[in-house]
Amino acid sequence: TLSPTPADKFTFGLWTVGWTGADPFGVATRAALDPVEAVHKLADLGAYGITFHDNDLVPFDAPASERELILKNFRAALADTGLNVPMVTTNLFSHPVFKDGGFTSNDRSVRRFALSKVLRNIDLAAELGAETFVMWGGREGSEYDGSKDLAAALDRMKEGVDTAAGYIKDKGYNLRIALEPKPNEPRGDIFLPTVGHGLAFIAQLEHGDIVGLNPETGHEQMAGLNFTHGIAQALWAGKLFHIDLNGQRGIKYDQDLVFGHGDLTSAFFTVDLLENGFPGGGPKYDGPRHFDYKPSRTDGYDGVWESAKANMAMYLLLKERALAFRADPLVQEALKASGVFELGEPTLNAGETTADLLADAAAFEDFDADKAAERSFAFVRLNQLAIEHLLNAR
Ligand code: 3MF
Ligand code: MG
Ligand code: MG
Ligand code: MG
Repeated sequence: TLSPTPADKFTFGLWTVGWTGADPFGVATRAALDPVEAVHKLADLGAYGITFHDNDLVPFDAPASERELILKNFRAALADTGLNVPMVTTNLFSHPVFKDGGFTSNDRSVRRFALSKVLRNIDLAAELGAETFVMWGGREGSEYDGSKDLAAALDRMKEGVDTAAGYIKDKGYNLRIALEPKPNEPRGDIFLPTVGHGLAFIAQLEHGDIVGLNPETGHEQMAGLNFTHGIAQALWAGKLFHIDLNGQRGIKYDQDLVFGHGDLTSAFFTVDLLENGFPGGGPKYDGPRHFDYKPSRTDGYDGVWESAKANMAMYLLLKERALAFRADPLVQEALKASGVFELGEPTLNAGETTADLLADAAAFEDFDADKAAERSFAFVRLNQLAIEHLLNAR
């Protein structure tokens, strides 16, 4: 069960295995990777799909003839291997023109260029059969609060996303947009920094019905937030359209470690939620398990492919452990003792009004708060069972 197959729906960004190791302090430590080779390698390893930014595949200033040749070779590799392209995204961050953002640059001509670049990339995404169009606004933000009209920036972000969503609808494409929150890096502060900000923003959109989220493990953890709670709220809101899995160790720069190589306990509960769902049922995620990580720059191409395998192995190991956790009768008993299933019961009786509640002496006048306070929720025992399952010690 630890050998990945396409049925596991594992996908990788071309920019992940293709990362050459250039960082703010040093140049590349690996040679560039041919996208065609990436397709073949990932298919050999059992992946389901590959994703990319427009410029991961086609250089920013490639003439039309070069673009056509690159796309032809890429399509041929996909056809040879059966690898899918479930998600496409746009690079609005590398070229210096985007140094103050794409959709929210203070320069209107840059905003028009960015929006046109996105619409053209939506056409490519639809043509390749992608179902999700991710928007990560890494340069949408600021270092200095006085440098932006923050309300106007949100207006322009809304204009950009709604225009792209409206275009998708007009064209009849089977695509949905997924916004990817990140608190900072490369900008000092990025707009829509967390899952919560993203959900609130979507509620303000005209075409919010086809706009959801692509939360990334490390991005929430960079803000000290709980990733599993974040994706849970996105699921609950019907907005978990896609996911970026990776590893992060606490509040620091974006590490993009292999999934599970950061906060392992958190990764266990992430997989538990993705595979087992909420204890009382509720919405489940069935999209790709997408890895957005960086093979460490200390490693050669041996390490690139080892780390690609490691992401999938970590997920499958955690899946095995999470399934065993839920199937253990002791765990089911512990969940019950901890009141986990009780939380699924509505607080009011069916049809009960606020007047009925206020008139219910058992709920208030006769309620023995001191007695109720004596209840032990036994959460530590439940968590110890989880950790023992995670360690395969049960
Ligand atoms: C940056 C990211 C991005 C996004 C990508 C959209 C370069 O921290 O996570 O990767 O994931 O732009 O999918
Ligand atoms: Mg990231
Ligand atoms: Mg990251
Ligand atoms: Mg990401």
